[in-house]
Amino acid sequence: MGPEPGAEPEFHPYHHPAAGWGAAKSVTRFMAREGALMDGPRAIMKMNHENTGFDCPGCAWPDDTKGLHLDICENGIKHVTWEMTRKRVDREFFAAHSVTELSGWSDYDLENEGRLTEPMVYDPDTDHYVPISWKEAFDLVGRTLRALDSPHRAAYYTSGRLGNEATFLYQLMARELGTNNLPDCSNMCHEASGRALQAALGTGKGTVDLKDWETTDALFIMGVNVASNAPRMLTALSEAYHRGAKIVHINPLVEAGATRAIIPHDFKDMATFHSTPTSTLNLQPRIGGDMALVRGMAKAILEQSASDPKALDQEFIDRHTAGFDEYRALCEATPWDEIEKQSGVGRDDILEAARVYREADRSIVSWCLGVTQHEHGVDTVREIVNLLLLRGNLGREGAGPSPVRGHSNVQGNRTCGIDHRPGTEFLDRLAKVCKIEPPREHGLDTVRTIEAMHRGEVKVFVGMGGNFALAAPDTPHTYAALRACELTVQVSTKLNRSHIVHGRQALILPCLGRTEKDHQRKGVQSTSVEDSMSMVHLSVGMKRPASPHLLSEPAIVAGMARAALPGSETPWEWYIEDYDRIRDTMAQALDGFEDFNRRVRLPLGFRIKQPARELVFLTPSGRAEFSAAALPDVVPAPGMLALGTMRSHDQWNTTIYSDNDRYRGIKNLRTLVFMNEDDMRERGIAKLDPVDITSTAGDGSRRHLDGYLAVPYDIPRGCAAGYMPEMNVLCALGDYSTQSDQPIMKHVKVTITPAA
Ligand SMILES: Nc1nc2c(c(=O)[nH]1)N[C@H]1C(S)=C(S)[C@@H](COP(=O)(O)OP(=O)(O)OC[C@H]3O[C@@H](n4cnc5c(=O)[nH]c(N)nc54)[C@H](O)[C@@H]3O)O[C@H]1N2
Ligand SMILES: Nc1nc2c(c(=O)[nH]1)N[C@H]1C(S)=C(S)[C@@H](COP(=O)(O)OP(=O)(O)OC[C@H]3O[C@@H](n4cnc5c(=O)[nH]c(N)nc54)[C@H](O)[C@@H]3O)O[C@H]1N2
Ligand SMILES: [Mo]
Repeated sequence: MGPEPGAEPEFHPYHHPAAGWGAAKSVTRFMAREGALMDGPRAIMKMNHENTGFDCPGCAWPDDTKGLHLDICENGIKHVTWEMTRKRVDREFFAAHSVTELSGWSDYDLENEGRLTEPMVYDPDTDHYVPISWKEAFDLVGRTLRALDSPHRAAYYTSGRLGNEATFLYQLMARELGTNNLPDCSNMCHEASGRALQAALGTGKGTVDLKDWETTDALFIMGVNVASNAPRMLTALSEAYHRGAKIVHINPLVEAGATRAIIPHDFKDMATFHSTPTSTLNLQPRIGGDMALVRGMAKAILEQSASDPKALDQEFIDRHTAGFDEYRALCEATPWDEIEKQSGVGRDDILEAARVYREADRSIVSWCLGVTQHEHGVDTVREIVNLLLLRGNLGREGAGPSPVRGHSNVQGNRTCGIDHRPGTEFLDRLAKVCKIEPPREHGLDTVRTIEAMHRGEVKVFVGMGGNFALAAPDTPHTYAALRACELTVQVSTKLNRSHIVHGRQALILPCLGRTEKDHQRKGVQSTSVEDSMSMVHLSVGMKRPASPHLLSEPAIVAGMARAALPGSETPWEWYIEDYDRIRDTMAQALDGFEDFNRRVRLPLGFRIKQPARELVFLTPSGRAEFSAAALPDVVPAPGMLALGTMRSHDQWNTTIYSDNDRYRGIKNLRTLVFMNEDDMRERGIAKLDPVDITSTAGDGSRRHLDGYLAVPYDIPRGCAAGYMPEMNVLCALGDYSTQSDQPIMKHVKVTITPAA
């Protein structure tokens, strides 16, 4: 495992089912490499168990409610193993390698050195990171923050791994200091979903839970690579298939999870190599074509309602929604040829999807980044809601919108206050409970933070997890922004690019991982997380920490807060002695967290109330709102292609496990671009030929990646795809959605030519 230097790139189309023995083999090799063959299996048996184990630090798919005892997946196992590696990055390592030297290392090699072991500070005289005590590190943070002429000169980034308790303290610190500058990975991920659902339904989250998945008649899965990025969804898909539910995948690529899967915990399946279909229909829209496709389905349903009144749930529409007439008129006014052109899908196929939708009593639409990371991501999610409303697919079992979140606690981060645009009610309550005066003006999101760092308006960057340097768009520009800072602070578990690309002063603060025991004054502590379906439950680490010098994330926040706010009346140290105390404050400050400490200890935790689920809509009209937005033009200009950046099977965002992408048939290669064969032929490009990729930004500026290898793939004409984070070089910072402020990462306008 791991990239093999000099190994020949290979591409052999893959035709095996997702998961199964290929996954098992890949896991075993990975554990062996990380030296975790002893601890790994024991730890995995503890993963995702009712409040007695730790929550998988991987994705945000909910835990099986029936206590399925091997509710795990290949990538979750790799993720845990990655954290439990025996390798260590200690002071000797930093003494041996200067930062300039490390900047020549690959991202894989940096993370592959293992876990960070003690706080380090950058020493500009020697260009090395050198040890620093926790106290001195916190003093440096506090001193620098206190010297700023405005609290808005600092930004506090969150990656979606952070537990709820640390999250709450972190936002409290930022707001007590006086800023809402709380950029987070959501700004690049599901911001569009949150904004669309908030506007349409008065809640920023999906309304369904796993039980709904178990009872629905039709599932529409849009823009998610299930087998790689939400593998536990495979179980739900195969169960749905066995039950006779219809499953429609909508994705420019027919991904592995959109055909068949061997379900890893099904021992019979594993033993007999039996695989279950996970799809009944696949539609391949062009990149960005989803809104037109959904509009087409809605148009078909409305047309049908002339002769088949039951095609619509008119009673639901009359009682619970607003704006229907306008939406109906818009659908009627959108011609079929426009729908076909913009979606890239023929009318017959759209009618087929509409038929599935019409025949199902209950439908769920689920989506991920293929829908959100677009200029018109908000409009598309609203169009999805429009479609659901037409047949009353909301507020009842087996029906509703179901965004698939990314990081394991990204949804909890928002719930607990990581929001650069906090609502008045939230701030009022926080002010009252925590006795602070939170700032009222909006703060900076990810894109605006980078811009502000460039202008010298943000001088201190704190990264609570994540790998900002690589995750953010416009890589060289983001590097320059970080380098312009007076101080960068990265709270991390492993060495990554964001430590190497740093401010004038820089700190690496190593923290406990989720698998590790968190000892505080009052005993071993647990933290809570919220999954994609609003279930909040406890996660308890049980491994010995990777080093005795690590601190927990709540303790690191408290240490920074105390140093930056010496006169603060917030009992930072007291909170850290016992996280129940943090939870008691959260119970008062956060909507839906009443009786938090008791309810979070229930066997499966508790579900945060979803008003929209009860057909209570906290919207201006008090009803679910139809939207009526024009279809965007997503067809590439002549000679151009729309490029989507995405993950391979063997990576976790910026963490690369190997250069393979098994389900797409790729070995030993990441610098590739998937293309339609006709588009290749037209350009005189053959299989695995080197090509140059040039993106053109909205402002006309160009960015390049040269020498990538072209891979012929089943992808619609005019579309291309390749891997993040490398392709962030092509994404201009200025190209963010005017609807969600999300960087446009799935519809980059490029030309591809044979390598010069
Ligand atoms: N193993 C693993 N699991 C992960 C992650 C990981 O890196 N590794 N990352 C986590 C995170 S933070 C997130 S947000 C999720 C991401 O999960 P995904 O959303 O699956 O992430 P991507 O790899 O970006 O894949 C996007 C999918 O959308 C498709 N797509 C691209 N453009 C379009 C389009 O215009 N329309 C439609 N319908 N589809 C399109 C692509 O073909 C691809 O299948 O996964 C989470 N889980
Ligand atoms: N072009 C392009 N860019 C993208 C995307 C895309 O699809 N295309 N996707 C975007 C999306 S959806 C997301 S969510 C972002 C992800 O952006 P981030 O969340 O910033 O990035 P990650 O790669 O998930 O972060 C990995 C790092 O987190 C640290 N880490 C791991 N575990 C822990 C822990 O328990 N505690 C702490 N403190 N640190 C830990 C490790 O040091 C590791 O190196 O990237 C975005 N960037
Ligand atoms: Mo994400």
